[in-house]
Order: sequence, then structure tokens, then C-alpha cells
Amino acid sequence: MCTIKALTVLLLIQLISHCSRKYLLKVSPFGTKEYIIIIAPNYSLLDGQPRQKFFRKDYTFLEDSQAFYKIHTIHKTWQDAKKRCQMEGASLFYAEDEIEADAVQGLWNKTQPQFAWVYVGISDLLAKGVFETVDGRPVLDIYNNWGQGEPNDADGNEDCVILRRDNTLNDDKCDRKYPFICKKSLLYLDWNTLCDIPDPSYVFNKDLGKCYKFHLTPMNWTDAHAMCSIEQSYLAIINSQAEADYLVKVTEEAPKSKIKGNFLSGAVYLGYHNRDDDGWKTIKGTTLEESGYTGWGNQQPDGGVNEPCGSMFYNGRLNDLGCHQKCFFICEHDIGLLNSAVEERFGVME
Ligand SMILES: [Ca+2]
Ligand SMILES: [Ca+2]
Ligand SMILES: [Ca+2]
Repeated sequence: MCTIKALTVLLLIQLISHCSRKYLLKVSPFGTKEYIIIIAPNYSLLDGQPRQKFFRKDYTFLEDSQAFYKIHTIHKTWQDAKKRCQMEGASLFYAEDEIEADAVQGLWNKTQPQFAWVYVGISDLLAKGVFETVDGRPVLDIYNNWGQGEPNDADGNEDCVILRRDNTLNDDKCDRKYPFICKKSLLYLDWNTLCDIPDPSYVFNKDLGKCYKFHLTPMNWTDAHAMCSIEQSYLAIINSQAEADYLVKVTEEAPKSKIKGNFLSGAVYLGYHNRDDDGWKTIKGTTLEESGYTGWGNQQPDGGVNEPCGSMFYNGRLNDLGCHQKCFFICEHDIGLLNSAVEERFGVME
């Protein structure tokens, strides 16, 4: 009896040590180390990512200002820059004070020294001459070190603010395309623990072990695909009848009737296509058979080369669509996708 118990305990220990990882949390001034032990495979047990100071793999945390930043290298207009930051769950950066301006300058010098200036989240688009932040704060309340003679509203047409390498501000034309910086404050970081991502609107499904988000802003297939990637997810792929049933339920429950405008209803975009005209494949490169679901709707696919993008009728059956149509869509998120990021940040201790 005792032997069996001992054996069970031994097996259990082996199982835990096999499935667990140890991360160094902190070293005290006396040199004692504090570890966190996580029993895999589900790292969402790692509750409280804010405490771990992790937002997204593509953002850098700065201790001085207790916030995460990403310097975007693809140049965009001010409005598009603002929108892009929002899509990433962040906002267009402006500095609170000199400490933050210096800290961000440090990151900028270290990583993107080729940029002479970047867009920041300040404009006078709402009232000419009244500069305020993207979240409506007067510029007088924040870091507002204007360059000499600025803001000068040159040509009566400078409403969006750039930050220059010497940490001075200048008003510039909003339609010019510049690099920009997005910011997420640690203080405002909500962590979706079950889905292991910052976006709280992803819903965890216990049976499928995945997270999903029904997007209520209709987009064409390419934009929908990009939107899911920005959210560190992908256009949903159906891998089983159970998943199809769940996506039907998610679609049923989404408040679709509230959305007005010009878009195609009756189907939602999914992550498969035949854009290369060499057979239907998922965005992960597998055939529909390999992915586990081939439930085409009646007579579908019926569009030939005119309908190379994949969708699902609201009843769960597959349908080919023209990619330009604007439709609702569903993103799917694999939990654990960010594990490598956690490892990069903390280092695996054995
Ligand atoms: Ca100016
Ligand atoms: Ca799936
Ligand atoms: Ca069709």
C-alpha cells in the first residue's frame, strides 16, 4: 500500500517537474532569489501579467515611466497612426513630463536613431490653436517643450504634433506620413488571463481551449486578416464540428442588428481562401480536409475565381465570397502563443 502511495507521489513529482517552468521574479538586496513556478501547459495560470510587466511582444517596458512603447517604423498619417495604436490596444504616445520624454528618447536613440521625428498624440484638430492630447487633456498639463517659434501653424495648415530628436515639439501637417510611437501605461493594463492577451474582448471557450472575438466592424477579407494579426490572433479556422457549432453560437449572440451601413450580412469571414487558385487552404497552409472541417453550404463554393475568400454562413456552413465584400469576421487566438515572449522576458530557469 505504502509503495503504491510512494510511487504515486513520485509520479506526481515527475509530472510536475516535467510540466513546470521556473522564472526568476526578483533578487532581494541580500541576494535571496524569489522564483515563480508555473505548471504548464497552460501559462494563463500566470495570473497578473501587469505584475510581470508584459503587454505585447512588440512593446518595450520602460521602468522610468512605468509604461510600454512601440516605435512604429512604417510611416503613417497622424490619423492612421492614432488608429493603429488603438488597434494594438494602446494610444498615440505623448510624454507626461521630462522624465518620460527622456526615457522614450533613450529607447528611440537606441533602436531607431535614423528617425529625425515622430508623430505624437497631440493636435489642435478639434479647435484651432487649442492643442490637446488624444485623450482630451490640455497640452499645458503635459510635457510641452515646443521648439523655437512653434507652434507656428505654417500655411494655416499645421494641426498635428511631432516630437523631434532634441525633445522639442512642432506642429506639422497631419497628412504627412511619419513614424510614430504607441504607448500603453502599466496602470491601465488589463490582462485577459484566460486568453493570455491584453484584449479583454476575447472570450475563452473551455471545451475548445481557444479564445474568440467577433468583430462588429465589417471589413474586407484582407483588412480582417490584418486586424486579427494586429490583435496577435488569426482569422478563425474551423477544425471540428464542435468549433463550427460554437462559432454559430458566437455569431448568433453578437449584436449584429445594431450595425448599420453598407456591408454584406449573412456570412462572416474566416481564415481560408483560394486566392492562388490552387485549392482551398487555411491561412496556416493546410487543406480544409487536413484542418478538420469541410462543411460547405448548399451549392458552395459557387463563385469560381470571383469568390476566392473564405466565409461561414451564419448557420456554420462554408461559403466562398469575393474578398472585397465587407463582412463581420471572427478572430481566433491560440492560448500559449505568447509563452515564448514570457520566456524571453524572464528567462527559463532550470
Ligand atoms: Ca510648425
Ligand atoms: Ca480553430
Ligand atoms: Ca459563394
